[in-house]
Amino acid sequence: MKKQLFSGCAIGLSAVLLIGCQGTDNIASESSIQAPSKPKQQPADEVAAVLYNQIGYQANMAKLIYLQANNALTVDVVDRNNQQSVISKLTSEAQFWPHAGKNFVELDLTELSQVGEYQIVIDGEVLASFRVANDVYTRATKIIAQGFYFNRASHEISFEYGGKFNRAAGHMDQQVKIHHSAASAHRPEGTVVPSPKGWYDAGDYNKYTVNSAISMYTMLRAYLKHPSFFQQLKLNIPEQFNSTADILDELFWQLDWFLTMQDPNDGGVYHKVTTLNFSGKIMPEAGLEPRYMIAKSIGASLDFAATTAYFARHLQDIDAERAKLCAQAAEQAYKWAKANPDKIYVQPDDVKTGAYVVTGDDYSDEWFWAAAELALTFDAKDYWQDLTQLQAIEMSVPTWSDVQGLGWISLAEEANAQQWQYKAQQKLKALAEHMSIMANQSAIKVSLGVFDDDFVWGSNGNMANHIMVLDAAKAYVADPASLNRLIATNLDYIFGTNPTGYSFVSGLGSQTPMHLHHRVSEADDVLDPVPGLVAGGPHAGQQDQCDYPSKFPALSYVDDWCSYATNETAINWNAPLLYAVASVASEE
Ligand SMILES: [Ca+2]
Ligand SMILES: [Ca+2]
Repeated sequence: MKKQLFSGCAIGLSAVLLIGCQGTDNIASESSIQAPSKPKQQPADEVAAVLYNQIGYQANMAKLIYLQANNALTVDVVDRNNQQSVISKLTSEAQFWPHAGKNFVELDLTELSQVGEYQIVIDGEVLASFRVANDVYTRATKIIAQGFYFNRASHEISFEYGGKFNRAAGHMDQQVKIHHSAASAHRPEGTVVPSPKGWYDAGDYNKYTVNSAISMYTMLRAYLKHPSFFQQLKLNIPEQFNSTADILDELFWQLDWFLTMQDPNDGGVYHKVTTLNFSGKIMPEAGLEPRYMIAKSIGASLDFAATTAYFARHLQDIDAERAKLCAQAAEQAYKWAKANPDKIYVQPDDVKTGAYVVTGDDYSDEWFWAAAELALTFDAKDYWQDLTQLQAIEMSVPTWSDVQGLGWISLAEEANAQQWQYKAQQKLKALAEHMSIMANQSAIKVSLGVFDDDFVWGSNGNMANHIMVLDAAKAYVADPASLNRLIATNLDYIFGTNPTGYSFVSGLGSQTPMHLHHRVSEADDVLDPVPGLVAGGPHAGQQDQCDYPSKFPALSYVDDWCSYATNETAINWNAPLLYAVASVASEE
């Protein structure tokens, strides 16, 4: 199937529509096609691909469609029901997008605000169908939020809540052993501690503190930005009838586990709960290998301190008991970090699961984020002083290993100390305006690719974090409409307006990942993957040495279990995506 998908593509319309044909890459010849000729009517087979949002365009948002073509084209937009032409217009001139090595022309259909189904027609041939609707992102938010439920550890998913994705519980984690790397006087090697609940981190069945921290911050932040939207968003989970918003119930499943990662004897936080090796392609209940608490670390402790401080501050009126636990946890973890600044995580020889450590990281960003959240929560002089020492740190788009942006966002929105608030807002504004200017100059008007490290492992997560930054910056820029427009085109990219032909979220789109590197999806007997999970996304790393269709970063993606580098799922990519779709859905 994979071979058919990417080789021997006829550049004909049926091929484009059915399999999203990209043709073959020839870097030398294609990169030289940069100067489009003057506009003239072209036959439809000049179009190698149509890039459009496969889940639909929100009626009140920008609607950009791109055709992979070397010349401007006249396109008819036809109402699918009555076959009447509603718009006929000339596309832009072709522009080269270096990340895919292709030329694209732009069709701006923002004026099309009537809800309906439409066809893109050139010379009487239908190239693609798309819809305009009023509930595009509400539906997407629901499915993506439900994706977290499907990743619950220690939980049976019954037919009532999972439908065909029902499965037995696995990884109860009531008897996790202290690994030799985590041994202490109070908890010597082999001590048994409980660490139940939480979500599986990614395609594997393990639970990692560092990656959970940013994911949990992002999800709580999504709720706090749009509480009434989320209070009305019903998920199909067992807690749907209690008085708590379902997204918070889901988040508390993770929080309750997260708090078990702290050693109550000294406040230090374990890096992860994992088996020694990754399991095979098995269902959760078949994962019976022993699980271990692995080494306390500075990265885990600081990220834990930041996250629990953030939760302590914001759960006070939602769940006072959990807020109190978080407050104690945050200060203890930070205290441990101050006493153990050199405890950088070192992967023990007998442990092969994810390391979540960057060689050479000085942890200044983790220190900054933790100090910021603790200062905002406790307003104590020591925390503000620690923060002041790190004030030269720049704003950047957050990732699990680069978290200072989370601190700056919190400061921008919540700092009582006015100089911090103003400084943070200016940094956010500058970053977002830069992204907007650069995106406007790109051939498909997206901000992914603006920064050098955008097309890396988890590029779709980066795109979702771009959207979170843009959304956070809207309050501080002169032209928020321009950021809204970029948020729309960035979302379009994830849901299909990209040159791979895929909408990258399982169950959301007409061509979506079917072979995610996700153990449940691979091991169950269900043809479809678990819905609501975003694939890591394209980048040229190809670390898994799978069979990729291209070396261009934006085309280097393959929907195959083999491709853990581009087709795995992870909570730190789904969380900002949840934030991104909710930010738009709350306006629907
Ligand atoms: Ca509920
Ligand atoms: Ca870092």
